[in-house]
Amino acid sequence: MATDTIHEVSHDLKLKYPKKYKVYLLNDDYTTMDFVIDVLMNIFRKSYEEAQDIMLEVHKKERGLCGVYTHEIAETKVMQVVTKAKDNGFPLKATMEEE
Ligand code: TYC
Repeated sequence: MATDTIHEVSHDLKLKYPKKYKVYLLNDDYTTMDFVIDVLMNIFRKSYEEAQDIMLEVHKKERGLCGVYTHEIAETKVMQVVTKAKDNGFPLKATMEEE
């Protein structure tokens, strides 16, 4: 009786999760509080109450966490903040760092 060798192929499929990045808004002396709230609601999809809390945290502690995203989305948020700020004549900045 012929013995066939059965080759078991074990695919070592590793599921890798994408790295996540924290996006922070930075404080400055010129951007208005209302504009920061607008940014938090429209770019970071926060409620008015959440936006107010984050804005005040940035105002008091120099930076505040706006959200955690994959690299591409975090990069886009940072760009959107700078572009919207520039368009409105404000120096508001955002930064991202690996979680
Ligand atoms: N410090 C600003 C002011 O007093 C308000 C402000 C808050 C600016 C948060 C930037 O990310 C910021 N008008």
